[in-house]
Amino acid sequence: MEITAGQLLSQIEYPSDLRKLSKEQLHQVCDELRQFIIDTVSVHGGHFGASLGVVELTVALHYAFNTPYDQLVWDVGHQAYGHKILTGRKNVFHTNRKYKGIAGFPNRGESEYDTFGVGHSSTSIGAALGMAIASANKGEHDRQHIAVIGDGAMTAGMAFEALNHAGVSNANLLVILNDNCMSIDPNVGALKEYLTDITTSHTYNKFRDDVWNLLGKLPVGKNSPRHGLQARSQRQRHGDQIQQPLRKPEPSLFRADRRA
Ligand SMILES: Cc1ncc(C[n+]2csc(CCOP(=O)(O)OP(=O)(O)O)c2C)c(N)n1
Repeated sequence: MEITAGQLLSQIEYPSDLRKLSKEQLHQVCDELRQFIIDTVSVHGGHFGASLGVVELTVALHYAFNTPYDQLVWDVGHQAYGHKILTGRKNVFHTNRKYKGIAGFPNRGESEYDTFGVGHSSTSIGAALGMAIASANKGEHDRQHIAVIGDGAMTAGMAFEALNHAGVSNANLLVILNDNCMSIDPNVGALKEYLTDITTSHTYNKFRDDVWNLLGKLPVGKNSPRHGLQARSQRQRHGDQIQQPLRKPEPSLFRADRRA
């Protein structure tokens, strides 16, 4: 069965093609990418949910960042199908996980867009941090380093070691937590409860919405507070170090008896 890409996706071989499109067209790219993954995996097999869950994130990252110069590290790597399709492997995607075909996980030998060979979980932050430190040593201060890690992988000690190190380093690192409340099975543990609390808490969400709405009402101008905040977020986007990868935890975060 021949699987064809949609109208926009068929024009994209590499992220440089994606970046030629307007932001408005990205919705259609996401729809077509999702459909292409579904069509291919339905016939040829492979992981399903994890890649479908990061279609928008994948498109956004390759659109916003200058990959492969900017280094993108996927944790575990089972969610990187969209990444593979947008980075030169659309036409061989049907060979995914087959003998002599492409790997089901990022693989450095396969593409310069695959920055780290993965399969084991919880390695992405440490790997991206190492890359960020190497870039800093080479004076490549404009280079971005992004780790995408799921809430399941985030529970491992290795991820926390890396965060602990990142928090005191000057390295330019962005950690994206893809919290979909799902690992291989639904997640368990105190961290999962904490993440659920802060994302479903009425107070937290109301506060966040209020701040967002307030910022939207502030005047736009060089000396306005809004300008300062925008400039700050812009600076972070363009390479200021992220000093505190994790918010200060509530004291009760690791209390076993904590219930929402
Ligand atoms: C060290 C290690 N232990 C277990 C696994 C098996 N494994 C593969 S995917 C996965 C769950 C990942 O869940 P999450 O980090 O939430 O990512 P999502 O699937 O939601 O993208 C696990 C435990 C693994 N790859 N590596």
